[in-house]
Amino acid sequence: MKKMIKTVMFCGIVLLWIPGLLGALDPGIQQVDDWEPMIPAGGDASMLSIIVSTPGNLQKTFAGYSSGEVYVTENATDPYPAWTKIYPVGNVTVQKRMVTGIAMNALNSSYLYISFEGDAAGNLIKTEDGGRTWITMRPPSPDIRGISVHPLNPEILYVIAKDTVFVSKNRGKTWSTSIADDPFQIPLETGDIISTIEQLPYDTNKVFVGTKNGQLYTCADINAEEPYWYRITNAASTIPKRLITAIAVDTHSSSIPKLYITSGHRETDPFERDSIWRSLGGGVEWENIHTDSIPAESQLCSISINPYYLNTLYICFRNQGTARSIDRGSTWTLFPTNFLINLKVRYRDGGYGMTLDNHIKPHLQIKNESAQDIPLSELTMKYWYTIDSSSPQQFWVDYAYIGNNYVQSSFVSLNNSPAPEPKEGADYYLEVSFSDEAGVIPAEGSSGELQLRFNKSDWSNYNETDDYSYMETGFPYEETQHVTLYWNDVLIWGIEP
Ligand SMILES: [Ca+2]
Ligand SMILES: [Ca+2]
Repeated sequence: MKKMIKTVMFCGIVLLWIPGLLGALDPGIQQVDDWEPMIPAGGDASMLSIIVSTPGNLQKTFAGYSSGEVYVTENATDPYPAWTKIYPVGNVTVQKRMVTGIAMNALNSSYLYISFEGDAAGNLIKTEDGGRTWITMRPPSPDIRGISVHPLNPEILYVIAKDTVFVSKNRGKTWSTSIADDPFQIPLETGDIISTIEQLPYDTNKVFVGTKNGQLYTCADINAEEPYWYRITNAASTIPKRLITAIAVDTHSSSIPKLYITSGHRETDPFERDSIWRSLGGGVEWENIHTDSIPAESQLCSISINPYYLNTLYICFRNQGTARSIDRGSTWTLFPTNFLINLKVRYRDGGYGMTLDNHIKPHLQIKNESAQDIPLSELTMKYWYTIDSSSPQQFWVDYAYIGNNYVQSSFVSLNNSPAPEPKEGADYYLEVSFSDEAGVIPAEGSSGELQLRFNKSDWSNYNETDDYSYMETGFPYEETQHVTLYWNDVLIWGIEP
């Protein structure tokens, strides 16, 4: 039975050879750059984050960027497509943040949705007039990783926010985490829900569906009276049983589809990692193509295929950037988006020069010189020092503008494996972080004061004069490079000892 269905599926795929496509199967970066609407500029690495072709019309293809810009072309299989920017347009100024999702369906292509990364307002927008005007939606949750429109009913949206799937039956007015009567009627396992839908751009009858529990389904004719859903992920499948965040399908370059998916991880499990999977044989066998060139802790939002250069793939991941592969995912070139973030640490000695007593009192502020709000939960700071005599330590918040309870800490010894060896001026650091409820540092704003204090539980003295992060100051805060700041574990300010 299963075998028969598979045969039907593969034979059912009609190859629409596109003129010039064969010659384009071994492209170099230069040609890909020519095809893309914006060439990545050195240093300011705004890069394609996602490509989405209109279901039923491969030529009409949308390209989203890590800077938040979105372009459309009507001739996507031309080596030099003509691109029009559809977002932002006019005098609209927007925060620079990565496009994580673009979605529409074949029934009503005037309805177009764009999702952006980040917790700030406006991370989900829609147009209902083909892009002339844009409406900010009320998202079900911050940090949207992807969005799909149901191919059989443009009222129904699926959105992935972090590791949760939300569904709306009224174009985003209200959201739920379940749907009782999805028009697909896929026989999902109990408790599972559709997370992402890929409707093929040249045949709107063919659909691939990923689910929250890591299952992959396909149907060759969703408009049949009794559509047959084939489950690609069988018991032997190596794809993790976790949230599928995106699916990309290439059925042009051979008669057997090439499938790519991104797989998420549960926010509750600190050891799980996202992964990228490829099946060049139509879904029978899968390989993990999450190589070392992609940050291990990246949270993948999307994978997409260039409709002209079919070996060229794009992925984007929350807070880290984008990556492009020109060899079907075997190797990746990273385009980090750190240019979005411009943060500085300011410091004063809260101990007022008392460098030989039982307290260290770093007073700190994080200044945000970016054009966007930065969630505090994405930031950590390290205050580097020598402990001078060994003892357990205690941390206190004397005052925090954002609220004392939102400040978190841990003491990390550089003598303990797997931490690195002690440095000049530091055999410990105090790591300061912030809870999910801590809010944001507004654009061009500040965290406000963080008056921190720590001591040894045996109350023995520190000597601060030999501490890397200690600096003699007056009452005003001063910029310091010796307290280091990390954005999603990437060093973005200061110099480590
Ligand atoms: Ca002191
Ligand atoms: Ca010391």
